[in-house]
Amino acid sequence: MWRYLTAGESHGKAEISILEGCPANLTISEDEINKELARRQAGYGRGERMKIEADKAEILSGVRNGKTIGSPISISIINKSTEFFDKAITQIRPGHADLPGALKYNQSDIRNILERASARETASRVALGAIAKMLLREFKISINSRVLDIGGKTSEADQKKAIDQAKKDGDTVGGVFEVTATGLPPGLGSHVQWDRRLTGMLAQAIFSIPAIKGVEFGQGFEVALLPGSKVHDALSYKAGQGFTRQTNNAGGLEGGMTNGEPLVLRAAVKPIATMIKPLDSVDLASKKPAKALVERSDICAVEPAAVIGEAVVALTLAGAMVEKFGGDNLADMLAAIKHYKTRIS
Ligand code: EPS
Repeated sequence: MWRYLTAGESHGKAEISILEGCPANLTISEDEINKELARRQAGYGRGERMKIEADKAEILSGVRNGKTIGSPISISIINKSTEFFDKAITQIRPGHADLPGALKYNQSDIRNILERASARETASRVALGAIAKMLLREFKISINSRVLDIGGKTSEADQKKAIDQAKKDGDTVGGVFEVTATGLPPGLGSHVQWDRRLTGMLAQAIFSIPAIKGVEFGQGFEVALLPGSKVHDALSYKAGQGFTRQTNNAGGLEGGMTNGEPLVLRAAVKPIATMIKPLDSVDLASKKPAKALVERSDICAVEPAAVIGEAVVALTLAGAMVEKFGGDNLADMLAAIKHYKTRIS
């Protein structure tokens, strides 16, 4: 069974992750994991924290002589910036987990909430996502992403200007990114039960990234405005090639399953909630008016969010592949998909 967990506080000792159910005999490159971690750290609009960290994955288990052995893979990424960890906080930051978290967990120090709610946790998921990508590559499945807009701007020059302006104003900006996956076989996910629909599983994965406020697949929200004839993808069949579609409005998903076309999804990222010019707020202890806390923050995290989007999509798709084709070892999986592709072609 493919499943994963993460642990760790943003300014605590380390980010930790465990992936179970990765097939045995998959070649793992630590270098490749670190390249993905570096991609996540980059992006115009990142703040001071990323100048301190140089995320590096240490594989602690599940890999021997460069290959998986079927046991849980665990990874540690050491945090360098730990200086805030012991500092108590009571000024609530609107837009963060601060207030609902403090109420729910009966905490008077908001530090106990924000440390785990921080998007720092996504470093772990990018590390595991890199392993998921290595598995998917064995099946010629590849995943990419791009930033579509930042603050409503589509050209790179305008996006940089929007970020510069936000920085000048003590403000933050959000945007939209797109993730695509190609080479997917039809039939990942299932129509037979609500929680096996891949569309829902992918949406949950994307929404689990901090700051995501919207997800759409293929034509997305536009489907509400168009007639069926402009939405559904007409089919044809060619011997040797199988079923083909003239369009991919569905974004590669029909009935909660992949349909063999590229997966296309987009996500809306809200502007980061910690602003240098803070909003009016309340002090959790005194209940008196107070400005929201500012220690330091990113101005824009849409570029890293796109990398994280790739990772969580990879993790979801790899899980669906393991479920469909068996996950004990790579050779059995490759044989199973070969058989499946022969049957459906
Ligand atoms: C984050 C606040 C900032 C970001 C952080 C997410 O960290 P700090 O409070 O240390 O300045 O840099 O993102 C990361 C550390 C990361 O690795 O992505 C937050 O509050 O969510």
